[in-house]
Amino acid sequence: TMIAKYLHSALENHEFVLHYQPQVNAATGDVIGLEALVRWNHPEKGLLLPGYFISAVEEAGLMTQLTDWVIHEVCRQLAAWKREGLQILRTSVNISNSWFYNRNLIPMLMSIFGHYGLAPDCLEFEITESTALLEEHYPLLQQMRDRGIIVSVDDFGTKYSSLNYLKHFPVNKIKIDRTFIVGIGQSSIDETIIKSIAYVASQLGYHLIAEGVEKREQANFLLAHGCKHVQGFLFYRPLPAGEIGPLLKRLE
Ligand code: G
Ligand code: G
Ligand code: NA
Repeated sequence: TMIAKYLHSALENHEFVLHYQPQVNAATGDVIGLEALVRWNHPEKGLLLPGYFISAVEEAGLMTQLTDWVIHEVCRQLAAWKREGLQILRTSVNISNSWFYNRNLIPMLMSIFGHYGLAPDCLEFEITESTALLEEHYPLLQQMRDRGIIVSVDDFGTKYSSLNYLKHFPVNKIKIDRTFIVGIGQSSIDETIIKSIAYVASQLGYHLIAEGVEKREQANFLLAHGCKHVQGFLFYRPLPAGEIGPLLKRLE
């Protein structure tokens, strides 16, 4: 595609930037984590959202390179905040399928953490249910978990094999998809699905978060059913790194 042609140079010219969406405890409003979301700071078109370029990145075979960059950039940023004396928060990174293949990931990650002076549990990996992980990747996920890296299933409930996914992969966090959250107060099906997911998470001892929370009523429903961690426009939009520092300052 047209975009694909420019992606190589975008990576080389450092045109990608990360925004961070704060995750909050809906009961207290406290910020408890961040999700890193990539944007392309295009020299002519301005700031582009992933919907515009992510599939082209995949098609151009550059996803692994972009993901490596995101992980480095998150670690660099967390180390910078730490140096400023700020309390750093666990930050989640969206991981695509191809990132897992044919690589020595644990040593690579450990060397990145070592380089930036960070503990591995400062990162969380969000994988989507459509990620076709292979059996050979299970030990890898297990090793990440053993080191304190949270492995979460993004967009939970939107694919055909959600529960099966939990059964077969060593994940330990569920992110309830926003398509269910919009149904709160409107659809008893969505509400029942949310309650069921929350039950499964509590029984299996998983961390739980809901995304796409836009209304107080939705946050209240989630709180009432055992999901206190939320992410959504009701609290914060994804923000440039410069606007996150002051939020971290307030945590002290
Ligand atoms: O903010 P929003 O428009 O930023 O992001 C849209 C989607 O793009 C997200 O749901 C996420 O799946 C995807 N996305 C955002 N950042 C990344 C990234 O760093 N890597 C991957 N693989 N996907 C991302
Ligand atoms: O699925 P994932 O966690 O990667 O989703 C991140 C995407 O969701 C980003 O595009 C982000 O901008 C968007 N997003 C975050 N909060 C909300 C929200 O409250 N409402 C909507 N519609 N989108 C949101
Ligand atoms: Na995500």
